[in-house]
This record gives sequence, C-alpha cells and structure tokens, in this order.
Amino acid sequence: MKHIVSGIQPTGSLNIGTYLGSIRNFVKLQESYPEHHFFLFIADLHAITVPRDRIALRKTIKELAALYLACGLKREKLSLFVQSEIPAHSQMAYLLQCFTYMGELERMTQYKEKSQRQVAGVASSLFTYPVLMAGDILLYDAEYVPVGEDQKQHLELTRDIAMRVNKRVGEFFTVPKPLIPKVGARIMSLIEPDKKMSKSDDYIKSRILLLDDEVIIRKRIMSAVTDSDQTIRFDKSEKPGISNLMTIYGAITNTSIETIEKQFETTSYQDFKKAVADVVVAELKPIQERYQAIIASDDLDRFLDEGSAYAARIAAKKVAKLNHKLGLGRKR
Ligand code: ATP
Ligand code: LTN
Repeated sequence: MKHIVSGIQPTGSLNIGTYLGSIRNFVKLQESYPEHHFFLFIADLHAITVPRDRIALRKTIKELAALYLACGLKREKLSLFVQSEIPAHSQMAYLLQCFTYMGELERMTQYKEKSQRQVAGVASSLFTYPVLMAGDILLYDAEYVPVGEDQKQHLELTRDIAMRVNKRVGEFFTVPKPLIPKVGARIMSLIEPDKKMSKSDDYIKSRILLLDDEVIIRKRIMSAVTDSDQTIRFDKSEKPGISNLMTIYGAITNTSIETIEKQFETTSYQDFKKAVADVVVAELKPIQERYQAIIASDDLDRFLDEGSAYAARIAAKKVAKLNHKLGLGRKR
C-alpha cells in the first residue's frame, strides 16, 4: 500500500495558518488519494528542541489530536499517533545522522532563524531536527508528504538522504515527494504580515486560533494591519496585509485571487475585513463543536492507541532492516 506521511508540532494552540496550510489539506488529500494510507502524527519530539513546559506540552498534544479529527479527517486508512510513543523515530534519526553532512544542516533556514531566537544556548537537537524529520518520513516509505511552503527545504534534504542511503545499501527507501498546497501554503501574521503566522509568535494578536471564540476572531481580523491605499489588490510586497487577508478568504471559500479582486473592487477595507471575519467564523464553528465532543470522550485515546500500534510495527521493522544492512549487531 502507498503511504502519505505528515506531522505537526504541539508547540501551541493551533492557528488558522497551520489549519489552512496543513490540516485542511490532509482532509482534501484523503479524498484525492483514497488508495493511500495516511500516517499523521503529533511531532512532540520535535517540540522539545526548544525548552517546553511539561504540563502545557501534554495538554497541547491531546488538543492537537482532537483537532485533527475535529477538522474532518476520516478514520479509515488513517493512523494518528504521538511520535514519542514509537521508539523507532529516535532510532532512525540516529542512523540517518550517519548519512547527513554538517554543511547540509548548516544551510537550513529554519535552523538559522530558530537558533537566533534562543537565549539560553542552542540545543544540538535543533541542529539535527531535519534528520529526525527525514526519519519520520522514510520510516514509512512515504510517497507524498503534505507540508507548507516553509518545510520544502527539509523535504529536499530528506530526499537527498534517502538517495544517499539507497546508493550505499541498495534500494531501501522510497524517495518522497512534497505536496504543497497552492493557496494557503503561507498565511502571514496579522500584525507583521511579512512574517509567517506562527504558533510560537509572542504576539497573540498575530494569529487566530482554531478554538478562539467569535468575538475574538472578529476583533483580530478587524484590527489586522493593512496599508492606507484602500484598494483590494493582491500585492505581497506593497500590500502584504491585505494580500494576506485575501489569501485567507480565498483559501476558505475556494475562490481565486482574481475573482476576489473583482468581487471586492469597490468594497472598503472595513467591509472586506468583515467579509473575511464572516467566512472564518463560519468555517471554525463546526470544528469547535466537534472538538468539544471529541475531547470529552475516551474514544480519542483508543484511536491513538490503535494508530500507534499499527505504525510502530512498520517502523520497528524498517529500523531492524537498516541496522542489518549496515552490519550492526550480530547475524542470527
Ligand atoms: P511554529 O509556528 O511553532 O514555528 P509551525 O507552525 O511552523 O511551528 P508545525 O506546527 O509543525 O510548525 O507546522 C505544521 C504544518 O503547518 C507544516 O506543514 C507547516 O508548513 C504548516 N504551517 C505552519 N504555519 C503555517 C502558516 N502560517 N501558513 C501555512 N502553513 C503553515
Ligand atoms: N518539521 C515540521 C513538522 C514535522 C513534519 C515531519 C512534517 C516533523 N516531522 C514529517 C512532515 C513530515 C514543521 O515544523 N512543520
């Protein structure tokens, strides 16, 4: 069976950037690739590359799992699990480090950005993070990896590592392909629209959380930073704020940018923001209702246990095989 693999870090409450750039895309892909099995996981090992509060982390892991399902993922052909529950992820990361060069990791833009933000020293795991990610993908021989634009470089590295291992030990890993959505691949901050909307941004006003209530959502959108020009035109460099709102509107309503420009040709920024707020609220309401039901039942834990058990079997076999191919351990 062919596989699709992706992960999201439990680094904070989910915002519409991650939703539009990632989770909603998984839901669509389940329809477009009905023959594929999906391995979707909560990348908690990735989250601890920077210090985290344990209570908050545990809460976010569960919240994220419930949100995955609340966003409409179908349970058939889906293994949903928590990364740290499967030891093979850490084991594979080590093996792949033996196939990754320092220079390759030094070039990763996410590492450069994130390491600069650390005040109390940079953990070496932040540096090797892309190798852990490569392992997540290669363990399951993923054919496709749906991610946002920001993860493209990590995917390229994963492909290089896979090809390098294949060259050394013979055909072993499937070389994965990224699947990056055209619309919504990069939702920007509402107050600094030249920066990605991020879960870990210090400014709460920069984002809309999936679980924010209607009043907050409207407030955030109405106060989003725009320019003084008053024409609704897509121009990322001159008008990043309004372009970002157009992207959000387009991603939710499945409307092209050209259509939005025509539709709102004579609309004021104020009224356009109201229209954006309306579609965001309407999109999130049913998700929030489903979330409350899922988080309150123990069915979620059962589903995660099943997902974990299924994925762990495949992953453990892959690690054992690679150990063997590399000459590790004893021959039996
Ligand atoms: P952080 O914001 O804490 O740095 P993150 O949100 O970038 O983390 P993840 O939660 O692991 O990182 O991202 C999960 C997926 O969502 C990735 O595929 C990423 O590309 C996508 N994604 C995250 N933020 C956005 C965004 N603002 N726009 C579009 N896609 C996004
Ligand atoms: N690094 C990714 C999250 C992530 C991931 C993965 C995505 C970890 N492992 C494997 C796809 C496949 C991020 O920060 N968005």
